Amino acid sequence: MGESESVKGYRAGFVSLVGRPNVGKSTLMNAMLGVRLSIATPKPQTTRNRILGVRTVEDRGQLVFLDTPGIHRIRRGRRLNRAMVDEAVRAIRETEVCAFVVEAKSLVQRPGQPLWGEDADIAEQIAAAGVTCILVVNKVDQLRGRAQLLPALAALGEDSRFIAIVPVSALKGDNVGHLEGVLLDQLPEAGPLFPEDTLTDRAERFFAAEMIREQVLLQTDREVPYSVAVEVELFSENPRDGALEIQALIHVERESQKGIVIGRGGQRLKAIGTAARARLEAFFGQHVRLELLVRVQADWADRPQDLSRFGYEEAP
Ligand SMILES: Nc1nc2c(ncn2[C@@H]2O[C@H](COP(=O)(O)OP(=O)(O)O)[C@@H](O)[C@H]2O)c(=O)[nH]1
Ligand SMILES: [Mg+2]
Repeated sequence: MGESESVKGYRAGFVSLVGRPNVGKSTLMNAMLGVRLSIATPKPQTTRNRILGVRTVEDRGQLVFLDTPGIHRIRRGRRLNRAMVDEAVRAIRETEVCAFVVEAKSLVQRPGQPLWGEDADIAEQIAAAGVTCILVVNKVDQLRGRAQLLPALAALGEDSRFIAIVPVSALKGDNVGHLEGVLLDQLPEAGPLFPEDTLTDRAERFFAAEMIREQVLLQTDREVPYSVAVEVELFSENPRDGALEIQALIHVERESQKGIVIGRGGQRLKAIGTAARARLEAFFGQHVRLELLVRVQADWADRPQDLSRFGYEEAP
């Protein structure tokens, strides 16, 4: 992916972040970038697209992260879910290094066989793809003591599929700097793949939509988070006062969901707008005027034309 001249000692390449939903892949990428680029919430399906984040470490190298939707067994066969899993599997194949993220508390449940269930399946898929894999044990802050991890780490130390095992807390930033060094060491010697001040390859509009969707996820429950897509219709800088003017449509699948998102007397939509605006202003460093509308678009998550309109790719 991209050619550049090789600089002595400088390393560069792509690192995919894979794992079950909710293990902390997006939080980890944000911790390494030092920016909240990829939205992260306790809800499943928070990350739906692959998101590229570039971390340049001065004089040492460049890590190009691909944050992916989680890999999980598809129980509900919706097109959106399939597209998400395909995206993650594709990312593994396209990168030179894979950071496989698991949760500390699930490893300690079965120390003799620490990777079980879906984690075991994902480990198999990574091994089959033949990429270098680093096992990242996240959320160590949730354990009562680090000693709890030792039996699982001993068992995993025997597992030749992993070139290194690194415990971290993405949320607290513990050991994230060490992980960065471990990942860099695995990349090939090469010059930077992107200009050194690059953060991502996606357009600003995409992040605006994501930050609005993040607030909808955080402020609604039950089926709504699965049924929401956000489409930015207007994204422009007002030449008079330099403010960003953003108009977005929040698509839901049913009238009842529209009612939930709007809330009594419009209260919830107002709260979503206020929080999203604060987040957008922090991200873009500009004053933002935000207008949100809610529209019912039945079954968009099953319709190929809507999936591509909302930025979700299907495998060719
Ligand atoms: N306690 C704790 N929570 C974390 C950590 N990393 C992520 N989380 C939380 O786990 C949830 C899912 O994180 P997210 O990054 O969206 O997971 P993803 O689906 O794998 O991308 C969020 O509520 C995060 O705040 C961690 O190191 N410790
Ligand atoms: Mg995520």
